[in-house]
Amino acid sequence: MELYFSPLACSLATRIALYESDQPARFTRVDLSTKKTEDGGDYLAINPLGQVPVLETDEGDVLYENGAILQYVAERQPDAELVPRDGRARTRLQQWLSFLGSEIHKVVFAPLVDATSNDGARDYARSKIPSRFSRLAQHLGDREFLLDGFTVADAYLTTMLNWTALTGPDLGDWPALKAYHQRQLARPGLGRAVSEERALYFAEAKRS
Ligand SMILES: N[C@@H](CCC(=O)N[C@@H](CS)C(=O)NCC(=O)O)C(=O)O
Repeated sequence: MELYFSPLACSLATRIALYESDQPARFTRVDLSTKKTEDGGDYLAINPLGQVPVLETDEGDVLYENGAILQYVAERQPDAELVPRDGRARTRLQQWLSFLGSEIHKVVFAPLVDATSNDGARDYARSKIPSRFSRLAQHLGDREFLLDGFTVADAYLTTMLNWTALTGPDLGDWPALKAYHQRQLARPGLGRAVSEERALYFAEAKRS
């Protein structure tokens, strides 16, 4: 498998899933501003939208979209239980992956992190934070995970909560969410993925 990624972008969730399920993969870095891969290749030829993640499978399939890629990676290693086996729980997982991909990623964070955004888009995104973050905080309460155990939905949510350090809001306003974020970061597989990509991100920031 080959994961096209950019340090600390949403593709980090797939790296987390790979580490948490102990699966090897090649990691190819993409410069999201130039749309070039680290070896100078044209990333738009791989994903015309120029977005990460893309996962190329061992069979040569090119997969887009976090929700699909995360479930694909999880299903390759069922013993790691990164997706629930039970049908009702699986529906809940899909509910959370949809909510995270739309209401949290695209409604809240995309306008806050995208360099082509503007004040109106950022104001709109900020106006949506209280309802969406409160839903998460209310659900989490003192639960350890979004579902009964750690799943790819936690990998995706933690990846986005990392961004609040740059974009806000202060997670202190949702203590359950802040405590959840801290707990996830303490997981060995997840923590390793985050610290490796942090190092790549800050090395690049230092160079530019
Ligand atoms: N719907 C896509 C969204 C992916 C996405 O927004 N990726 C961001 C990084 S977190 C990106 O590549 N942004 C660069 C761009 O849109 O040009 C998915 O779920 O995979």
